[in-house]
Amino acid sequence: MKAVVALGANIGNPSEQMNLAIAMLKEATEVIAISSFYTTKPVGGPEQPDYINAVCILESELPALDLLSLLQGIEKSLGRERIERWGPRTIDLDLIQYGSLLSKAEELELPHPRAHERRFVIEPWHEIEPDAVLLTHGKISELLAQLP
Ligand code: A4P
Ligand code: MG
Repeated sequence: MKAVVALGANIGNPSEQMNLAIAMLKEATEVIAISSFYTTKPVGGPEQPDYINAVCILESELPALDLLSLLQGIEKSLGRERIERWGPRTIDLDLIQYGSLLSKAEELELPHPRAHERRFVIEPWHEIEPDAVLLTHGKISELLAQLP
């Protein structure tokens, strides 16, 4: 099943952490496409440094919660500490969409409930998959055109 994974980092050495996270994803799954790295202004949370954001497309047969655990394991091994919601982070790996799965569970909401309103997710995703559809909000090309 195709998974869309968004990566973000804004403390430590963001681009190095992103590269390490991508290398770990490649060890564990079949990574099909990787976007460029985008420098973005923080959205929400406290005053914090700019982010590096990117999106990967990968192919996996893992159950969704196992894929989430894999992403969280990568975050942990790169020193992610959860202190404050929307606060600065060494690395964040969010599952944006996984096949056609729909979930409203708190531990794993699919598609990611805020993806449609975030340029830092939609723009890199659009770079590598311009025809993609976000199951809950439609064509990402149209979402991108409307985002500030
Ligand atoms: N969770 C539920 N659904 C998912 C999903 N689809 N993918 C749960 C990943 N996790 C999901 O996540 C909190 C809980 O969400 C997890 O326990 C998981 O079970 P977290 O990574 O610990 O916390 P967080 O990332 O601080 O919270 P959240 O709500 O995911 O934050 P967001 O909405 O991802 O925002 N600005 C820029 N420019 N770039 C960024 O990357 N990121 C954020 C984080 C804020 N501002 C940003 C950026
Ligand atoms: Mg997160």
